[in-house]
Amino acid sequence: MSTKYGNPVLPGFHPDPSVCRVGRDFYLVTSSFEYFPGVPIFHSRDLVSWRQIGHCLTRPSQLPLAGATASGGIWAPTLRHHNGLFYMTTTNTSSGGNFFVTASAPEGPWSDPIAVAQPGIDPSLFFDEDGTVIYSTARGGAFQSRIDVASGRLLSEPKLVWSGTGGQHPEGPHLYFRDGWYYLLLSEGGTEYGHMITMARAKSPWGPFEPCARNPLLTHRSAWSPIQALGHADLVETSGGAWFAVFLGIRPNGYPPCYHLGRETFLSALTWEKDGFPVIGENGRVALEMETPLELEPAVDVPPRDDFTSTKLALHWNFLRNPDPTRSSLDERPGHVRLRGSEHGLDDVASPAWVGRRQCHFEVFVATCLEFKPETENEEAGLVVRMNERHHYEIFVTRRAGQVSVVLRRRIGSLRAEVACHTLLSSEASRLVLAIEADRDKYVFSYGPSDSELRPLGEGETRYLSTEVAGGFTGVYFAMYATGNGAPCAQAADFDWFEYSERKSAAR
Ligand code: 6LW
Repeated sequence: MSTKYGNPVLPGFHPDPSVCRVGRDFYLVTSSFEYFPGVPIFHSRDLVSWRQIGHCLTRPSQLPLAGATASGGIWAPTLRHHNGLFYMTTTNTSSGGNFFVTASAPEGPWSDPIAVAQPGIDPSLFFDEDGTVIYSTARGGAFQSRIDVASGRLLSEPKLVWSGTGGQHPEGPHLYFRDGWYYLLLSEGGTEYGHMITMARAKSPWGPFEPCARNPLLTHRSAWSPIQALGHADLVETSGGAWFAVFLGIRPNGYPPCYHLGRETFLSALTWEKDGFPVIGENGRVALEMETPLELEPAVDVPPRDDFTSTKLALHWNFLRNPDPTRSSLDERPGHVRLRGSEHGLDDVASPAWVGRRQCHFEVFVATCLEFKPETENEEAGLVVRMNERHHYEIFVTRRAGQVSVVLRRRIGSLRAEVACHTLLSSEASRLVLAIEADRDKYVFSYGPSDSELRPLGEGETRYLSTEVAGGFTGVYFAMYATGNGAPCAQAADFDWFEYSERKSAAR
């Protein structure tokens, strides 16, 4: 008996997924780049509905991000469980390179980093039956060494064991053991429209590896599909012996196609064939609607409105790089996110007073209620939709011509322009709702005394915040922010609530 489910299973910016199983529970992590906390971890019972349960990297000692450029920081992670311990290994491309952390519970706390002096990216761990622990990284192919997992010390010289089938950027190596064979999975083609998954196997983890004659096992290159750029996969076997793959993909829009939600996490069942290798999806193709043999166990939905009544931010909120703890508070004014704008602004490779969440749906309504008294023209607080420091649109409260005003600004590369400015009525000047209505093609910005009395201020195209325009490996965030643009703000900015409501529409 099989059940239909929708892809992506983790929409929005959730790239380079890695999955493991403990009993009937599945856990999954994704890369997080310049965002803090880092490496979000999710739980599921059916591989379809995922609930975030924490982050693996929650302390600056685990995740130094000062000076990390956009799409720097944390790249692809791997999650494994062995002898009662969870292991998460990843690369901090801005500081320190490869390392792993451990935890007895997936929610954490996770240990301080244990460095592994092996070059390359996309580290992975394999625990062999004889107690050997193999550490893989990508460096022109799959590099492997034996490590002492207590200290991270290399016990053998890293060795290139397979360089793939000739595609560019062979990366994302993972090793598995099944029916007497060691299977090595790779991504090739680069994380764009030529992305693909390939596999080889050997009787020893050190090779020689024989590639599958049917490679690539998964790709949508030149396929007529709303899903593109499939790659960077990880495999998992259920307690019932069924196998699945999680992998990244994109849902581009328009022509020439472009995507702004980032690389998302997709799921497909796989079956093992007589040739000893798997078939992923429908003969290496996947769809927005697929079938699973597992019984679905839906997760509880996150309520659309966050009133910040807790002393902790919900897990889907992130900061940019390592936040200055004096610049944001949930208890200075209970029921509000209080941001104290610093000299750091939206264009700076720094950590401004900024709290954001991923855009996970094309059609969505986002709004927040702000109380802020700007004293100078430099001081501003508001709502931003951000891809990186050079690609963002913001609606904010500030002073213009000495008047408290609401402004819409667009930054697209070297173009930076305030495209609308309305002086606020005194009744609105101290408490204002700022809103963004998003669809596949544009963001409409509006403001008003309440979320039912909104006046439009202007628009911005999603295309100019897309990866094809802005570059990088991430996806769009909606965020509350405050800045003095060169000097600290005199007054704090208080955000009373934040709403994120998906607008249900036919097209996924
Ligand atoms: C990741 C690499 C990749 O480390 O992009 O898509 C890098 N593949 O495997 C950043 O996501």
